This record gives sequence, C-alpha cells and structure tokens, in this order.
Amino acid sequence: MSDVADGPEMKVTGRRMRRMLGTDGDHDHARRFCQSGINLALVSTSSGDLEHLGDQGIDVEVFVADLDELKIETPSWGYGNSGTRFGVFPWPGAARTVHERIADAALVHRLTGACPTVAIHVTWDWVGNWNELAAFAESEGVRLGAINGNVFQGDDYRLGSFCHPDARVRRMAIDHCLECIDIAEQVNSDVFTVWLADGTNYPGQDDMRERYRRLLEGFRELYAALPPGMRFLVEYKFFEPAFYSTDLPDWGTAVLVCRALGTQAQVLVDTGHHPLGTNVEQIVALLLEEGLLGGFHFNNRKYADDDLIVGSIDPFELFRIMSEIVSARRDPATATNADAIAYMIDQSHNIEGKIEAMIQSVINIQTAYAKALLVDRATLRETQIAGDVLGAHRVLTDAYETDVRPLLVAAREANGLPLDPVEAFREGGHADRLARERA
Ligand code: PSV
Ligand code: MN
Repeated sequence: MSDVADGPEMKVTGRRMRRMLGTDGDHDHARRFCQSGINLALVSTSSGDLEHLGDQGIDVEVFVADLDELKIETPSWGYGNSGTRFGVFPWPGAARTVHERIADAALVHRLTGACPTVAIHVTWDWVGNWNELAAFAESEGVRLGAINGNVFQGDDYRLGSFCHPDARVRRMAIDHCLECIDIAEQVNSDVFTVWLADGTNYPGQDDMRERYRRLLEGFRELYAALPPGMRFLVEYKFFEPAFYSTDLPDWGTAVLVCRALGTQAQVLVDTGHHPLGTNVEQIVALLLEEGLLGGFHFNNRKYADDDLIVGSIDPFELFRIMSEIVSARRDPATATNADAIAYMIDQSHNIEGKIEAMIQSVINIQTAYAKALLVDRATLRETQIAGDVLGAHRVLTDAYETDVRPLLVAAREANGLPLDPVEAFREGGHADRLARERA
C-alpha cells in the first residue's frame, strides 16, 4: 500500500475534484444529512459521498494513489470468440489472432489505465518468435504477463496430464510446461501458471494417491527449472472436466503442493472454481496469513465456472474479497504477500462484446477495491473487540454501500483517462472500426 510520502504526486485535491464533478458549492444536501445524524455513507450522491469522505477524515489524494496501484492483467483468450459446448456466436470485430488479442488488451489499458499486462495461453497464442510478440506488445503499450501452460487439450490428455498413468504423456505435459517457463523467461514475465484438468470420472478408475505422487513429481521438475524471481502459480478447481475426482481440487491441496515445492510456488484463486456457497474471502484471508496467495483469476458465476463479467452476479462477494486484501495490506505481518498479488481476469464472453465486457470487469474490480479502501478499519477493530456483532457488520456494509463512482471518476481524471471507459469505448467508434477491419 502506498505510503503518502512515497506515493505519486497527486494532481487532484478534494476541492478540485468537487469542481470537476460539478458538485462544488452543492454541499447543502450533504450537510443536511450530517446535521440530521444520518450516516453519509448511506447517501449515494456525488456531493454526498465526497463530503462524507472528507468528514470521515479520508484523504482523497491518498485514496486515489492507493487505487492507482491496483493493476489488473487481462487474458488474451478473453478477446476472441468463445462460447459453450452448445455453440459459439461470432462477435463482429472479435480478435482472431494473438496480435489482435494483444491490440485489444492494449485498447483496454488505454481506456482504463489499469491493465498494463496481458496473460498468454501458450497453445492458443502460439507464435514462432516470442521476442517479436513481446516487442509487439510493447509497441502497443502493454507487456506480456503470466504465461499459462495448456495441458488440457489434445487427444493424449484423455486420462490426464501430470497425473496420467502413462509416463510418456506425463513427459509431454512436463516438457510443455518447461517450454512455458522458458518462454516466460524470454519475454521477462515473472509468472508461470498451469491449471490441470486432471481427474477421473468413475470410482476405481485410477489410484488417487498415486496420481497425487505423479503430480508432485512433475511439478517438482518444473519448480527446479524456475529462474529466481519467477513465481509458479498453482490453480485449483474442484470439478470439470473430471466429474468424480479432480487431482488439484481445492485450496488445501494447492497449499500442500506449494509447501512441497517451495516459496516460489503460490496458490492461484480462480473465483469460479469453488463449490457454490464457499466462503472465498476466508480462503483469501488464510492464504494471506500463510504467505501463500499468489494471485487471482477473477470472474463471476451463478452456478458453475461460468466465467462471467467480474462482479456482475455477486459484487458483494468481490467486495468481501477485496476487504480481506486491503486489511492484509494494512497489516505488517501480511503486507508483503498482499502487495505482490497478481490480479488477473479469467473470463470468456459468450453473448456479449469482448472488449466492452473486459472494461466492465476492470471497473467492477476497481469499484470493489475502492469500497474496501473505505472500510473504517479502526472502528471495525473496536467493534469486533467489543463483541458488537451488528456494529462491526455495519462498519463493513457502510463502506460497501458508499457510492464510489465520483472517486473513480476523480482518479481517472487525475490520470488523464476517460471518465467513463465503457462510454469512451462506445463513443470512440472502436467497435465499428474493428468490425470493419476484421470482417
Ligand atoms: C480453467 O477453467 C481455467 O480457469 C484455467 O485458468 C484455464 O487456463 C482457463 O480457465 C482457460 O479459460
Ligand atoms: Mn482460471
């Protein structure tokens, strides 16, 4: 978390922000609520919220600097046409090549200022020359981010990859991932990720302990190949495509694996990879406490791993996750881990435009994070220690219910960004241009 003294020089003061937003001089509304004793956190108007922040002693400049630090990686695979097993609806102008996917990611970065890196899925984004691709990304204004291995497609992987009963197939998977680590090194990426689709469909199909041993053996070989400073993010998922057992089903197994490997291995939490009802923020809190939270694949779901726009179904869950992160960033015991989290989006868009959906996800993440920054941590602590159950709960929900849109607008203005990135995308004629160019 940025220290005020070290933070970037802020160009916007609270007063200037109010002027910018056209709310300067329109304080009566806010004052009335103040005088009547109504908590301004519950007032969702621009003027009300800005006043409220000032009255609460929240330093808007520090807030904007904090928000500026939140960088979110977007996935190359989120920009192309994708669908369900029932069909794919082509979207006019959707990216067709890795270069187009990177160009779209760069556009999202230009409009949001928050997405300087693009995750690559090596098989889907395969190019002969990775240095050329990295140079292309830089010429577009972004960098290549996490390098994702793909050991779930291809006929050989019917019975798994790292856990496959046949050593020949395991070798294929290991070699592919070693190549990914090599690519990551070439393009100066410091994150290698692999998700295993490994599992079984029927009881008795294979030996679960032996499969775990094979997994560890393969991962140890990958770990040994990591250059210093590169992280190996271990992604878990409790089902799909395997329906009876999955070899890396949950955060507990991922923790065991990371512990067996070493400190360069950390857990990747894909928010869609849990049974319904799982308390994801508690997983996040405990991983942070153990220094094992590597990063996120953000997306949202209603039923399974739906890969919908982040925060579209359950924005309160996203806020609760962010609140645990902000809390951990404020705690010296967990700040080092919390400050190094790799925030990534992993979503695909079935019926909607890709770029616009990605921008919306970024905004929703920023919104949740902004609200988490507003949690009055001191009062929260006091109420918790006093055993004030509802009081503590209200501290949290007060922040959640605060309208942070004026602050997000102010932060964008401070960075010379479009105030509403979705609107800027719509009005900038990008969709029509891409549809024409990519017809
Ligand atoms: C698997 O569902 C997953 O979450 C992994 O991260 C894959 O790399 C990605 O989705 C592919 O879309
Ligand atoms: Mn994922």
